[in-house]
Amino acid sequence: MPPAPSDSPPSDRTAPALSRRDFVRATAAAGAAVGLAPWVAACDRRPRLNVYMWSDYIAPETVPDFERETGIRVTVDTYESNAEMLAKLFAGAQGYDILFPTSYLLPSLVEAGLLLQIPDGALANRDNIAPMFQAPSANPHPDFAVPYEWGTSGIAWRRDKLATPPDSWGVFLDPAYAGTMTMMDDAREVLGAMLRYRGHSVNSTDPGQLQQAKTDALAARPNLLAYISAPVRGQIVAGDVWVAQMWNGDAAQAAAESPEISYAVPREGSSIWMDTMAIPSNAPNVREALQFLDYMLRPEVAARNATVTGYGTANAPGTALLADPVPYPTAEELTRLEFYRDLGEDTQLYYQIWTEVKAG
Ligand code: N2P
Repeated sequence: MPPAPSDSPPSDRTAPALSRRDFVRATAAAGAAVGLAPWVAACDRRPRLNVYMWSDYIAPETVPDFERETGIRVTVDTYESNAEMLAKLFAGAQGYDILFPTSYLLPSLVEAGLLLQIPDGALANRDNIAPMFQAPSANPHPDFAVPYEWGTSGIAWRRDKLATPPDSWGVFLDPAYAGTMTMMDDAREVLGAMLRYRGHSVNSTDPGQLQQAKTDALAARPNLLAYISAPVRGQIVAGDVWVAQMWNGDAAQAAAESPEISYAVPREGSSIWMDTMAIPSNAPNVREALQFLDYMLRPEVAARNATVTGYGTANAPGTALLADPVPYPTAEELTRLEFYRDLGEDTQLYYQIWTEVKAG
């Protein structure tokens, strides 16, 4: 049999002559197709759901329990930052049924037509969301997204390595800890921390303030081992990292593995954020997506997820089920914690500065 031309794939159908081995292979394939077709089709007819979410952000039993109860086959892909998720989405990713965007992204996503409006009355458990997480500052688009978990961005550190607790974002500019510190791989988080350090808002769009944040971030850069978000957990547990900018839940997960780890919001204040569950407008399995959202809104499911992730749940009856819930922020704490806001066109400014900071 002559070799197939290099620009066309080898194919038994176009081969001028079949060797015995080719014949056997072709027959076996045809037989398999005939024999297996009903099974394959049945398998394809099983309802599916494709979830794209943050890593380590759900209890291990939640998805298998949902699959058992509904017969839906769930695939979960994970990401480490909003930017990673957005890059995939804007590159035209297809096939996802559920995303977990942080709420400040909702205005841009909705404006770009990337999310599906959740039909009125589609979610029986929707009222389980505590009112403070349905306020516009927390959830600017309740019609497009269901609150999931919320948290703060702060500093985790090893008490066995640091004599005094680092209570200021300035610790990242302190060469005393050079080579043992990390900040998140996230433009809004790193520049937001530097903005708060100088007494400004994490939502500042003032060019002078952002310029200062860039100068400070560049000054911190040589002290850092890496820009890394939640996956720093293993490194702080191992003791390779002593001070890390972290989200509270991932810090709590680290502290559960190594009791020497503490977490606090620095005295200059920080961000509070809430992640949501939303359905992309091109989702192939909308009915299953709605089923999943309603399942996630059950108090006992929300409580179990929060127990494992270490974050606060936006689910009020779910919070009541927890022995040791992350308490909702008090009015006093909210004077030092700001929800990130969508900054529209000005977001570009952050990304531009961030690119320059990472390049060094
Ligand atoms: C990742 C959880 C991160 C939530 N483990 C950040 N919005």
